[in-house]
Amino acid sequence: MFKLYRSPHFTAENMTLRDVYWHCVQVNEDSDYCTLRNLVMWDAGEGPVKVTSPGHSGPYSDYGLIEDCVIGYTTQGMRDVVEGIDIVGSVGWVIRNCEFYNVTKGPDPDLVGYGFFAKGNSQDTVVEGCYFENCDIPLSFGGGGTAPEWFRDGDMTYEHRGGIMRNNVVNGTKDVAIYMNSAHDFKVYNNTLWSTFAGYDSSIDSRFNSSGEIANNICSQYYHLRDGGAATEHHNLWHASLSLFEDPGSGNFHLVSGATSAIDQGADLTADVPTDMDGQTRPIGAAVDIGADEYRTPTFSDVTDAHWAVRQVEACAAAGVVGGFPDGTYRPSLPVTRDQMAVYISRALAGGDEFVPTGPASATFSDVPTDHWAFKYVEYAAAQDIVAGYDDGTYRPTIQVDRAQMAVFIARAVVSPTNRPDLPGYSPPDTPTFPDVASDHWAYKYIEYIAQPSVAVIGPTSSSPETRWPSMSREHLTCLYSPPVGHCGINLLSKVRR
Ligand SMILES: [Ca+2]
Ligand SMILES: [Ca+2]
Repeated sequence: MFKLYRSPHFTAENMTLRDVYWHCVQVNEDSDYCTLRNLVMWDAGEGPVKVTSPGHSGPYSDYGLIEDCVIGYTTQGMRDVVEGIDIVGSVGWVIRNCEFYNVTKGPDPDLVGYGFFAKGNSQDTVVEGCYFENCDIPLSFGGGGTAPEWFRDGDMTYEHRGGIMRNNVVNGTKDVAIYMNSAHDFKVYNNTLWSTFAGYDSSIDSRFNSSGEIANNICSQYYHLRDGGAATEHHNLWHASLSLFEDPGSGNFHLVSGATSAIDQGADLTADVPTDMDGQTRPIGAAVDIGADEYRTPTFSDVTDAHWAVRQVEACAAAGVVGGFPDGTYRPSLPVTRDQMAVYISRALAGGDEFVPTGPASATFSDVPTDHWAFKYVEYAAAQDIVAGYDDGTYRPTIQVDRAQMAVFIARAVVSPTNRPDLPGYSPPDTPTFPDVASDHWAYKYIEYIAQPSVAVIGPTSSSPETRWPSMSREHLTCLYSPPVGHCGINLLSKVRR
């Protein structure tokens, strides 16, 4: 679908590329600094990403970056050559935070597909933070070997030199999880490898003239040095138990609090592995953990590192905008009501709960009297022109906030104080951004306002904010306040008036 030839600094992002005959992206000679970001690459005839150059002579395609991509097949690959990412004769590629599914040639044990490999005298490849589910051999330096004419600079001494695999999770295989084939000086650090091939008790193989270091990994099986392959190994958990993990059945290989054989038991490799698969700085606690996850005692017991909005919830909790319940939970899916919304808005606007004023002597709204638990917050939000009552003088504090109301609150909070509350000076576009928010929708102006790239990121523009989230819950709420993570979050914490 994209074929690069002498095209450095190419970037493709935010697309789905699928059902192509050969490759989704083919990076040919002299195309350095290719970036593939936030792509879905699905059911390609042969490997979704292929990086090759004209053999011995170059020029080569180096220093590429593939991150936040989803790569795989609905059931399995249908052609002879099945890979996820195939890199030949290239230097300095980084594969980061990608997910790989069903890169397999099916049940025949003699037919093997690779989730990722780099070979042909490739060098210094980094594979980190990736998740591999049901791939025959998920990770390899060296792959199945390279024909002589394709080795970089004609140097056939090694298939791969240097490089590191760190913080990756493997969930299901048809062979080993990591295969080193003529890979010189490799590092395999802090991976969680659930290899499941019953016929061979090995999560990691080092074969032929491979050499390197294997440390801080959690593995379901053992490792093997074959045909002269070498490695030093230390601080690994071999034949580990699934009870170490939160919910491995759904791919959640975060450590549980009782995983004492892994937590704080790793070697200090922070020079090479400064963070974990969540992006958290290592170590947390007394020492580095073994495996891809560094365990963190969650602020709220029901928002662990596996929760999709954990970073947003933590950011809001740290800023004093949200709090938990007395039992230590956050209850992320609980709907947000108008009184609660006033609390969050007021805390953010005032710069913390302690700066929200106590409110006027008499109540503005008949149903939020001075002794109402949210009185001072509702009054403050009303005084700031963020919230308004109904025509009958009520505030209706227990009504759930929907996304249209949310857009109004956010838009009023984001704009400069002199422009509130009706966004004077802002004209919404003639053509609606969202198919279910027509230009005569009562909140049209506000929803379009916060959908502007300069103001907010509220999800892919092809889908509607209201159909995606019909009502607000406490997890969605935090996304509006915290720095963007992927497509979620508008960083209201940085935009509100303090
Ligand atoms: Ca630790
Ligand atoms: Ca973690």
